[in-house]
Amino acid sequence: MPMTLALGTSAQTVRAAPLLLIDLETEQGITGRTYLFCYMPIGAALVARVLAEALGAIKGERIEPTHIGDHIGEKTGAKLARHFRLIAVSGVVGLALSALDVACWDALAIAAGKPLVEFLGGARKAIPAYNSNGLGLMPQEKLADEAEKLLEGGFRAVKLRLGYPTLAGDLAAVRAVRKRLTHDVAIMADYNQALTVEEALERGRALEGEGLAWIEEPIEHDDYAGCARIARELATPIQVGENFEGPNAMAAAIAAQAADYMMPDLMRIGGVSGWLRAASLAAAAKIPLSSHLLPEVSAAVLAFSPTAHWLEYVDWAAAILAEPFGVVNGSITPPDVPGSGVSWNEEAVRKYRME
Ligand code: SMN
Ligand code: MG
Repeated sequence: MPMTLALGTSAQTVRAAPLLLIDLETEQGITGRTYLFCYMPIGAALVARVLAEALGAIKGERIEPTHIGDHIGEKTGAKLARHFRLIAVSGVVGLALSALDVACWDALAIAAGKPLVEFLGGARKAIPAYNSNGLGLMPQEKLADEAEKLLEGGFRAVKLRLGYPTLAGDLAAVRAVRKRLTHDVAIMADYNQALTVEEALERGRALEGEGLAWIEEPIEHDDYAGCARIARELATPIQVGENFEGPNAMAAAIAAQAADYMMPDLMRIGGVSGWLRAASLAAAAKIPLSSHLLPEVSAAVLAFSPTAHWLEYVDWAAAILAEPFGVVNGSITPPDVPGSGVSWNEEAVRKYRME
């Protein structure tokens, strides 16, 4: 999908979103669906290859929720985790199995005739969303214009990418956006792991007075000790989590007190099954829980999560959904339809298809 606004992170600029669409067809006639953002085109090809292997391993199996220790998982997922254990359930394999898990839960909820959040035992409710489209690294004049545009549709929060070559560049970007927006608009800032611990402390201190809602991934995502030092020394909340590969990574981050806020990605945390574990970890540690990408399904799992915080909204899939998810007063409510509510506008899918 072409992105309306490019995502210029400190690591790379992304202009198109390679989405892999999954239809999990069952013999009962129910189809579980999701899509997966694959980061780069080769990611889509690799995940598709893993899914073909996975399908061979589970064809004919019943899809059903099951208990894994204290947690609810999905039985097919447990079998697949075993199948891929030796190559490791992370990276591309982790993305593929997470996506399959989401499709399984969608099928289960559709079979039960309930919205996904209600099938999980929660209730449909509005989740505050920030507009995470755009606001990449770019010349300051453009930033403020783009920030203002992002509030169309009722958003009251936006996310700014940071990691300019200098501290002065970061500060100027934040101030340019803040100056244009009223003070009740929340501004999140994402470094995409650009800094060293020392740089993060220096830049974080300089940004302390700017009223940022959080500073996201200032350093390498898996340096939990470094993250913990930054979280301890800065008053601005530190946010991490989009790179947690499975709930155990999140448990380790919590044990290290790596961040004030956490934001797992459904497609790295292990799908809905992984998210359910993450939600109980966050609840036990009293950590506000936000989502990363996939706003459509994230709305359902956040509505179920006791410490639900912010939903990250990106519009990448909007044009190929049969029923685009409405953003009302800056919030998204899981739709009142069976499953997650993800289904395709087939004509649009044909139009954007990569071959
Ligand atoms: C992000 C980076 C790369 C792809 C998608 C999203 C970013 C975010 O870290 O949190 O939105
Ligand atoms: Mg991020």
